[in-house]
Amino acid sequence: MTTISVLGLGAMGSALAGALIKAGHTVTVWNRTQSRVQPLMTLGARGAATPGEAVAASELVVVCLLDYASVEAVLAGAEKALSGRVVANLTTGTPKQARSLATWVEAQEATYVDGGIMAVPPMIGTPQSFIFYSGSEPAFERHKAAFELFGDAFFVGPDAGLAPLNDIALLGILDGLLSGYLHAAALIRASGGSAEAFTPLAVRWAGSMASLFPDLARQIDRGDYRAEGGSNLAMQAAAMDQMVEAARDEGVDPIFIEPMRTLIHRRVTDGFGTDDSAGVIELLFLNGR
Ligand code: FVH
Repeated sequence: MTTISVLGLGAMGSALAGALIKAGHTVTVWNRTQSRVQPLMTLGARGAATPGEAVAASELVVVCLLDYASVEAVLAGAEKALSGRVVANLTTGTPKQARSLATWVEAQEATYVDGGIMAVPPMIGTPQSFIFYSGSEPAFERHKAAFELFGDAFFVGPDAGLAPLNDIALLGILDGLLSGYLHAAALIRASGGSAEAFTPLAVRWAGSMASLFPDLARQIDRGDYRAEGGSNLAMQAAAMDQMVEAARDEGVDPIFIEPMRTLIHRRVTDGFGTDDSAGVIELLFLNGR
């Protein structure tokens, strides 16, 4: 068991610290608002009065704060203690922010690991939780056993920006699922139906559509979208027109599905009507693929 420090005891930081304590680690915690420290001390953590004191206490320093601005401010206050430490920053941010913070941390003679948490606090330490890591692979490997206490640990590369990149990529799927589900439920409710009664088949449908991802991935990596599955874009353009019209007829704003309709029509106009839907991705690359 190693000693580990945790900076930030919000909902997520408290869950991370709790998992480390439960596994028997000696854990030092710091939080800006003191009232959040006491529950962790009751579980067995040591409280630090300042971020510097917490950083000085352990080689591995897990940081989970609101955003990168708060991380930068807190670490700047602990600057003198950082040399020789491994900073594992599990705060949500952008790839650019992670790369910039990694450069600053390394300038303090410390090592940087970034993490993108794919779980909500009650899931930490359960089989539902997984976390992307990037940055220093030797530091990740050295502390992997501790990271695995939070959930499955996936190292995605030495570029510190890769963990947040994978994180926001998966969050995009969440947004797509949520907007699709809300559109569907609005249609059902607007015509007097029950969202609860409809939802079991919505779950089944989402699962069967997700099972198509590997086929889409193969076409995307090859850049070859010639029709394989019988759902060409010209057919889908006509279907999307009907979906938008039907939503309006039923008193539902088609705002969630209109962007997809626009993209599919653009792709058909560009001459790719016989292709599969994955080809729409070509319209998303702002700087070429
Ligand atoms: N909770 C979740 O579902 C998600 C799941 C995926 C990952 N996120 C990210 O985790 C980061 C922390 O989220 P959280 O849920 O712990 O958030 P809060 O409960 O709101 O706690 C925020 C902590 O940040 C501290 N803090 C905020 N601003 C500052 C600052 N300027 N200086 C120092 N500390 C600051 C705050 O301290 P206090 O308000 O208690 O004093 C909390 O410790 C986040 O990136 C999520 O996106 C969670």
